[in-house]
Amino acid sequence: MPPASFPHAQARGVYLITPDETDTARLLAQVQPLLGAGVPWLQYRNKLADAALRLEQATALQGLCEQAGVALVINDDAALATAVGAAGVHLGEDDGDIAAARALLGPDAIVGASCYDQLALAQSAVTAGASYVAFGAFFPSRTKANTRHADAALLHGAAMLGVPRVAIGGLTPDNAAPIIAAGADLIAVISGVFQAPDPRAALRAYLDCFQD
Ligand code: TZP
Ligand code: MG
Repeated sequence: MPPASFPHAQARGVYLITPDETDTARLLAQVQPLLGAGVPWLQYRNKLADAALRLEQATALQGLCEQAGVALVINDDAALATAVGAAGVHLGEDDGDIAAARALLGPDAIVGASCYDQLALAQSAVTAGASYVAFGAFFPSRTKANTRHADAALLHGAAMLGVPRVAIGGLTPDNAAPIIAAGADLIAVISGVFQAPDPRAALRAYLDCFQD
């Protein structure tokens, strides 16, 4: 578990994740207007990009995030996170070892773990050094088919882990409230923002879900 002084322990709100966009200028144009809206973390995720393009895009996003005070988290690749000076990495169960990523990135880095529908995975991830745990998919996702289905009760069960809980998968401003009420500290969103006719308005609608 990260130290008590860990800077990202209180993160709350919308965890924006990039869409699969291979045109870097277009990616930046989509992301940049959203970073000032109160998003604490941005995850760079691009399943279509090769290593060179991932380095180019992650480097550019790190520049935007630094200006906006947003923490950049790199999906799948701890080495890329180090290479661009990102705030952290997000790892699924086949993406490498949590403890190795923590050792590589240091005590203040964000190290997130996909835990799907399993509390046991979340427990072992936190023991290995994860600083947040992600569960999903809560709803059918337009971005990722064939996901496991997570139930809101998992979020409640994960409260005792003492790290932020991220919910992902098909979240919309209309279905997020019970997921937040069940204990999600952050809701991770791709299509609901990036495929919206007005992404900024869509993001505001998600952020409103966190108003008490
Ligand atoms: N893992 C589970 S669902 C998902 C990932 C990466 C995709 C989330 O995207 P969307 O468009 O917000 O459903
Ligand atoms: Mg992955």
